[in-house]
Order: sequence, then structure tokens, then C-alpha cells
Amino acid sequence: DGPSIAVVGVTGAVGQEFLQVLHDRDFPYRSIKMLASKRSAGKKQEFEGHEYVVEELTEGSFDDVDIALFSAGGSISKKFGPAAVNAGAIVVDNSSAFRMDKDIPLVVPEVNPEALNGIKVGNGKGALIANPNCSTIIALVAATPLHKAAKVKRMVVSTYQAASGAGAAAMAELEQQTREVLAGQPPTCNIFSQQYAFNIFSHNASVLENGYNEEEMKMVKETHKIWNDSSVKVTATCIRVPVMRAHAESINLQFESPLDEDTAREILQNAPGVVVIDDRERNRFPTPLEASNKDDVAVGRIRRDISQDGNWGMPVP
Ligand code: 11C
Repeated sequence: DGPSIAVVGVTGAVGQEFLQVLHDRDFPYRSIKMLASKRSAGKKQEFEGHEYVVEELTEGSFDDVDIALFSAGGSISKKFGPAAVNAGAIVVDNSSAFRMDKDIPLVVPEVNPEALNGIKVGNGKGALIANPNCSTIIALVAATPLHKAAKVKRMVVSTYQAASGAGAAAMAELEQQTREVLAGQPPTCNIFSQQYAFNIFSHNASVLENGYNEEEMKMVKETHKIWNDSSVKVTATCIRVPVMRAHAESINLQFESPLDEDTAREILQNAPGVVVIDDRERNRFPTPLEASNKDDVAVGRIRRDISQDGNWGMPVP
């Protein structure tokens, strides 16, 4: 029993995570459809003891689908998202296609579930819900409880982003390059235009006229939309590091109201979706390895910024 589900982009890194989360949460469903591009159609997909055949995504894929989880890139969402909505599905879209559309809620469940109140379903039509970029999600799961307590005036984020954010092929490239470099061979660069193993570089998203790249500007714009406040000053520097999974971030927050360190730590300890790992004596703080395959955002190194009164610094994998 339960809704009928479609996973769009099921063979990709996020598609596989969708399946894992449905399984881990024991999500009820009466049927599940595995959808992907023509190239992947016909492949086998195992899920909860059944073998499914991956079907080619077409506009007719959504008849009798209640929930469609999309992660196959912006152009696929633009092309097929509206078809799914017209067929009556609730679409949760992981791409950037609709995030900044003013009629589409941009939601992080732990942060702004109230944004869902405005969605209208009925007359055989579904609705579309966007989720932000992964870098924005983890930043806001950590920063929003503090923002609610003392109002953030300025947020400075630096990211240390894993291969997983660029998809399954990027993860495979990191593994292959690591082997090649250790064997003294030239690294194969297909996904990234430069050596990734044993290196770091500025995020591979396009660089815009203002010198920021698209990934950085997503963090700025999405934060403004989710917090419903474009007066908050946000700046980001996004970097790719040779880590397989789980992005890390350094977040420096400046608040309008005073907030002491112990109160901030306590707020974070009680925040939904946050786990605090902040052991100064043992020098133990969050790491991507510990954060991988977990839903919670791990927060540590919570401390007052000595360069300014009322500031905070905290890396967040
Ligand atoms: C990365 N966060 O790690 C990015 C990719 O808008 O959803 C996801 C881009 C997006 O490269």
C-alpha cells in the first residue's frame, strides 16, 4: 500500500541515494518505477528484493505516478517535470531548473517546511517542489537554527566539495586517477578538465562576469529565497577537493543580536538534522568519512571569531 513512486535518473549517484533513503526510511509504496535515459533503459535495478528493469523516461511515464523524484539534470527536469505534474504527480526536483521560480517552493524540510503550505494540488494536477543545491542545504541546516535565534547579518562560506556532488562518473574518475597517479601514469581527465586526484581546484561550475562561479551564486540566491530575506549578506567560495563523498564547509556567521558560544552550541545540539562533533581536547571534529551515508549534518569547531565581536566560525561536513 502507499503511493506509487517514480525515480527519474535512477542510475545516477543521486538516483541511487533516493532508493537507499526510501529503503532506510521504510517508505511505504504500492509500486516503484525506475526511469532513466534511453542509454540506461533495459538495465536491471535491484530494490528491496525485487529486480526491476530501468525504463526509458518519456512524457507518458507518469500515468498513475503519485510521487516523482527527479535527479537527471536541469534540462530533463524542464522537459519532463511539467508532464509529471500534469499527470497528477508531486514532483520533488533535485535540479536547478525551477529553484528560483517564484511560484515553486524551494524547500529543506528541516529549515522551511512552511514553504510547502502554498502548494496547490487537485483537478488531476500535481505540483512541483524544488530542493536546493547540496552546498546550500548543509549550510542552512546548520545556520538556520542560529539565524532564528540571533538573525544572521552576514554569512561567509567556503566549501570543500566531494566528488559525489558531480555525480557517479566523477567519483569513478577520482578513483581511476588515484590509481593512475600512484602507478606513475598520466591521469585520465573526462569529467574535470584537470587532475583531480592529489589536487584541489576552484569548483568546475562556469565562472560568471562578477568572478563568482555558478555554484557560489546558487548559495547566495538560494539562501535569500529559503530565508525569505535578501538583505542577508552572503558570499561563498566553492572548491573541489579529492574526497569521495560528503561536502565540508567553513561557515562564518555575523549576527544582529548577541549570541554566546555556549548558547550557540546548545541550539545546534537541539537542532533538527544536526549532530554536533566538537571535541577540542581530542582534536576531533566532523570529517567527510564520518558524515558519509548519514542524513545528519555534522557540525564542529564552534567558536567565537576573535577578529570581530559576535562572529562565529564553524566547519560543517
Ligand atoms: C557539486 N553541488 O557538488 C554541486 C552539484 O545545482 O544541484 C549540484 C548542482 C546543483 O558539484
